[in-house]
Amino acid sequence: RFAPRPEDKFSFGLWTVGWQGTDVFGPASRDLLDPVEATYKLAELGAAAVTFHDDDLLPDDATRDATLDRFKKALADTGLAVEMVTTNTFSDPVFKEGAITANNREVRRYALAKVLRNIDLAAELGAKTFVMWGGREGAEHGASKNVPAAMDRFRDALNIACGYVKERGYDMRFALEPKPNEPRGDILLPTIGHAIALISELEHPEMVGLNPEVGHEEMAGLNFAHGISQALWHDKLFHIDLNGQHGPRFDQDLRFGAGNLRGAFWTVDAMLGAGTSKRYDGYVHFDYKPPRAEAMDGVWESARACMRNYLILREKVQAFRADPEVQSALEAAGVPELEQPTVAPGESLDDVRNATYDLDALRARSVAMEALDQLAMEHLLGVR
Ligand code: GLT
Ligand code: MN
Ligand code: MN
Ligand code: MN
Repeated sequence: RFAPRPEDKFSFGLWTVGWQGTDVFGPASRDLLDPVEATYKLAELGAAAVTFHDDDLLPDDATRDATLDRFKKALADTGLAVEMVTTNTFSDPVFKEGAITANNREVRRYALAKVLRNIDLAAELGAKTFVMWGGREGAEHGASKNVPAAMDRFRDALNIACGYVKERGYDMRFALEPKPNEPRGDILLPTIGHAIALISELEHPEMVGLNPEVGHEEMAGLNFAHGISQALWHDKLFHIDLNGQHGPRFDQDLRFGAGNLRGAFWTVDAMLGAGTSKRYDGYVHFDYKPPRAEAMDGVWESARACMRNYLILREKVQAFRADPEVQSALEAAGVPELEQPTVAPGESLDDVRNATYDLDALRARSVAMEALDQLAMEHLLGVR
């Protein structure tokens, strides 16, 4: 039970299990993990795909070709796919003040070149999603960043990247990953909503969507399930980063299910469509960090647990949605009624204006939402 299958489409960033535990207060606590070894191990645990930054797999040009050959052999041996590729435009101190939106134009041009080279690699490996997380795009100081100009540069870079993919004939879409802060004091495109708004200003908006991360929205105190539901409504949920977080504090990148467990339940529900037909059908991608205190046994245990927790929650969510008492509770809470337009076709605004409203009855009406929520709670606690 709860064993991952290929059709579950689980995927891991190589940087997740590969994180050595380096943090602001101390150096690495674990040895370097060979990304090719990690690929074999993730396949063994039941993943269907891997993802990576250029620098996770190919840190330098001298070893690039040899590593790429070994990596391709691992993919062939295991049947794993590379479903997404992303670019490291944040580690090198050259990007200390931004990459795509650095004040320095040379840095922006170097960042663009790094991204374009990585798009070619992504296409070569068959990745259909290209993530852009702008961790260094931001500021610590008020007047230091001209935000409208930064938005212009973001727009230009995305237009260039989309144009490049079209010109090359690649089958690839871009996914922006929002985050409110860390490593910058304030990051640009801090939330799902900000990123969706930028997309509407692009030349090829259909090629650009989102890669929201659970913890990043929760760091901003936002409801992740609502965020991805709105992204689905806009047809913009191109990819997802599942992990765990305990409310607004530093980016914890806990394994999926840890931290805000109730949030994780509603996240899986939202991915499955929350009772509607709009569901997420992409890879179930984990972006977490095995805690620094763990040795390698804990690293692999946490990777296994990400998938297991998703499968457990999926079963609970499906049981919740299939429960006849939940159906009645949804009715009692008036949930289906929201699907009816406020003004029906054929009605005039005078029908709305001239109607009589029994306000006292409306004020006193039952919403029955505690009962509905308690049913979810009991499914999650395993007593139903
Ligand atoms: C980095 C970040 C993640 C992003 C990665 C994609 S990089 O690890 O913390 O949230 O998804 O570039
Ligand atoms: Mn994170
Ligand atoms: Mn992420
Ligand atoms: Mn991360």
